[in-house]
Amino acid sequence: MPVATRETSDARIIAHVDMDCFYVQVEQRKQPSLRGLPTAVIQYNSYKGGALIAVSYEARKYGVKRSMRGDEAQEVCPQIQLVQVPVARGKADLNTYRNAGSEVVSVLASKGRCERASIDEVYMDLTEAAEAMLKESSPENLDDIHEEVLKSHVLGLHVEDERDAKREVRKWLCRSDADYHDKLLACGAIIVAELRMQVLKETEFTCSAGIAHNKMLAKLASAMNKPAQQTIVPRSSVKGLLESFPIKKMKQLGGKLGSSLQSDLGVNTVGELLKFSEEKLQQRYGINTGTWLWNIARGINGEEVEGRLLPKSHGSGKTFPGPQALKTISSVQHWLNQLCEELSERLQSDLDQNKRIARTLTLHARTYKGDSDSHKNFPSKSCPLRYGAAKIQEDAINLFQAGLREYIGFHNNKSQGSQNSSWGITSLSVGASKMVNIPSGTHSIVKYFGGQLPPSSSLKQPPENVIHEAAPSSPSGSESCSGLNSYESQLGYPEEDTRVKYLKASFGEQLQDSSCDLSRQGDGLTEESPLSSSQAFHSWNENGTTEREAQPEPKRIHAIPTLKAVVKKNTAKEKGNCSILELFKNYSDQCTSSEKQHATNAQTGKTSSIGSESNYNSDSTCNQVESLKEIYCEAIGTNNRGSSSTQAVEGRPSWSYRMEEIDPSVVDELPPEIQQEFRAWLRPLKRPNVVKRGSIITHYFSGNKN
Ligand code: DCP
Repeated sequence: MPVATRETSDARIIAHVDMDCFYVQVEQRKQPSLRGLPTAVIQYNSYKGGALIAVSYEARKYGVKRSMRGDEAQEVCPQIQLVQVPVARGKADLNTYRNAGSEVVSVLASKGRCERASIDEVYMDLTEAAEAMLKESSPENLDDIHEEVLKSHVLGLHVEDERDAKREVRKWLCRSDADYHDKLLACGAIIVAELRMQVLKETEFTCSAGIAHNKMLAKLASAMNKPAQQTIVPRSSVKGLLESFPIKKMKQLGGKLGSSLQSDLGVNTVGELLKFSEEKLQQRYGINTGTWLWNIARGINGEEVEGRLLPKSHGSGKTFPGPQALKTISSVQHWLNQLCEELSERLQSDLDQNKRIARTLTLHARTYKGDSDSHKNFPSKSCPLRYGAAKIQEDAINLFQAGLREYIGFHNNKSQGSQNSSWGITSLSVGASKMVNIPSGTHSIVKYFGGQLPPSSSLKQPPENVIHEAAPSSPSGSESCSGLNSYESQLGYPEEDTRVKYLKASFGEQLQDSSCDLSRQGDGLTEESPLSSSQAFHSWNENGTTEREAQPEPKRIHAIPTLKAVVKKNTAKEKGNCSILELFKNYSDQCTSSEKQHATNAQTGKTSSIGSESNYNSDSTCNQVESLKEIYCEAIGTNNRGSSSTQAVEGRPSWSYRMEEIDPSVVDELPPEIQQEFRAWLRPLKRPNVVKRGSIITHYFSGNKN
């Protein structure tokens, strides 16, 4: 549901920049011979010539529309050039378009705070830039105003003869009696026109823009004059703009809420909402939504430009229309594997480039409506996200199975793998959301392992908060299924205090599982209503693929590198240069060397194959963390890894590690109280024989409270 945000009384200058027929422009840049020709980009499947997803303005003149298929477009415009979207893994590969969008954003970001709202849309807060311009030189004093600015459309500006339009716009921009809001808008228009020209110069793409005092109005305006034009919304023209604006075309009113306004209140335009008091709207739609509706009727919208150049989530999906509907688990598994591989690559790429991790995996599916299930939607399902393609694939199929059980009922699901007539999947998608930054400074190690944030002080927080933070937000429909058990049941320490559980889950337990299960906190499965799940991916959910090679699948075995080998390697290559980010990045892929191999090495008295580039790269900080754990295990005289690793630990030659050989940043990133104890342990050749009872580290790794 929309949430009302109060607008400040200060004038803001917000622009919404929207690329023109974006995919077509990207294809035309690739093939310049297509420029100026009626062109459309079509989906990869060949059914009736493929679905059109982007149509050039030249083709639109012939009546070609996005709702058409290629065959139909050719009927109305025989000379149309149809370009197929790139394909990878049997589905559209949007990477080129995504990268092209990023090029545009990096040009725009030079002038003000940008929020990337979709693959080809950006909001900008230009208030500061406009204020600075106004301070320096008011538009009325400008002698030279670029043609591009003069081509602006000013809503409410009456132009009798189109030939006079530029002159009228100049007059409007340069009015000495304009109020402060309009003067700022004029400055905003000049800045946006400059930016659009710069985008064209640097990327060869044209775009359109709306310039207004808030996001809602800027967005409405950007679509009003396309392509390659800009529209200004002075405050005085807001009422006129909204009066006749169709209610269903407003952002967030295209669905049920908009339909309810039409059918229940008889409201078809935004202006018609003005008839209703705020109380009345609140009674009907709740306090927040009621106020939001009351506000939008008046063009009030205090929503901030978020300052986000990156997507809030990643998604990968595919549709299976009509006869292509998937009717067996194995076919679903096949496609989920493709989608998850793509998702995994993009998550890895995001991690590499932006130092972010996603915390929630969600599966959405749509089914064709059979007779018996016509009232039912396939329930979307979420669980904590584990890195590595294999884990994402495993979790996604489990989510699917859980959704399917619910969708058709458990008994009907017994015929798994065989052809069935009771369900058919017409669309599948996996999404990764709840992106969090991994700070390169302190306190990231716990985050690294648990995706949660405990700076040292937060270890003293009420632990429930921390644990629940990791849980998927929807409280409903929690369900366990294989591999997706709840946090509590997985830890299996019913008597322990929650803080210890948290620490174990965040760090100790994770260390024991070198398959790097980063996500088994929080509820295992969470049901999401289709509405909330789609909202979760609402804000620029990147769909598509990257060009990166798939990461090698992590093996499900424990890596137990010897510290000696690790420090040797790291002091040679990485000393003083490791980060928890790198640690995280490599953990799931690299803390996976063969336990068998390790055991063999241990038995033969060799150090492990840690030095082998095939298993570890130079970023072996994960091994250092592993080593810290080992030091601890040794010190307390226990093998904390589980029986399968015992042999390796026992067979390891004794170590003579020195503090200076350990990359300090690994220790530095532990909470301070833990660091202190580790440092004591790591003193050259002076490790304590016995762990002090009640030691914090004991709690930290083992949960032993005695
Ligand atoms: N797109 C898509 N499938 C859709 C809608 C859009 O794949 N159903 C892709 C192709 C578009 C791009 O997203 O080029 C941006 O979508 P827009 O709605 O902004 O449309 P265009 O940029 O193509 O045209 P316009 O100039 O009208 O904004």
